[in-house]
Amino acid sequence: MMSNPDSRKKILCLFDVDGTLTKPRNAIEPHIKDFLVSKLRSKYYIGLVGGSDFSKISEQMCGLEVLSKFDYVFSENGLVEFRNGALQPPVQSIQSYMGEEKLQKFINFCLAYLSKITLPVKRGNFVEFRTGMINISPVGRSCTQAERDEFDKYDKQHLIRKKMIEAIEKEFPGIGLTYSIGGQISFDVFPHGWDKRYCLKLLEQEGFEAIHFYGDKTDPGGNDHEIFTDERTVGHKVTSPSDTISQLEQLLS
Ligand code: M1P
Repeated sequence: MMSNPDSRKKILCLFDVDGTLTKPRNAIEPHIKDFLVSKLRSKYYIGLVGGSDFSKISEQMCGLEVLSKFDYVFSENGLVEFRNGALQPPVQSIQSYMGEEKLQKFINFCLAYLSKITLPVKRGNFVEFRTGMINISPVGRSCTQAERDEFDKYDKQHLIRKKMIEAIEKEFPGIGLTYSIGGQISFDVFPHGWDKRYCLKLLEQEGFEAIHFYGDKTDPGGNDHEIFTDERTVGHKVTSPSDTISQLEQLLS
């Protein structure tokens, strides 16, 4: 932790991860990390909010040593929180929200749907069960980087994820779940309201004068849209990690 954090302005800069601080599912570049944890953090509080689970965010931020330099780390949109150098016990989970019977019907439907589609390649780990969400990947999360990039292109042409979401919505109308395409090869499934705004509730008692949010998927349908347009944040749309740094330079000037 910083020696004198109280000298900082009571303003939080909160960042999405993929596409905002890193290339999707890649590690943060050293100059971006240094800018954030040294230059920016000397003036402002800094935090992360990602759709990914904690282990993926930790890997992308090059481990706990770097993560500990962020004042707040919200993985799975805030359902899993890392604060003061430690993971906090989750307050809610999708498991208890849905119950085993509904969960299994849902997972079975997804696996049956996937068993009927053919893609250029299919690998493993199609359903990743997390604390606050289920992540579904038609190509499978164990694909390589090249296969990931290939699926991303294929999906833009053939709308594999969009069509699968439509089929799920038709099968389970009114189930209270949101489907969010935040990355390249998968979509997240979580209860209504457990999007990135979830972390704002956890910040309510922290007394920030302003929360600046930086994200790339800010358009309707993107997983940064809700928090970007929320009245509790000042939203900044970015196009890449280097654009994020340019916009932060302006904030610092
Ligand atoms: O952070 C955005 C998304 O990153 C990953 O997506 P993908 O593997 O499809 O590129 C996932 O961890 C996803 O949950 C997350 O929303």
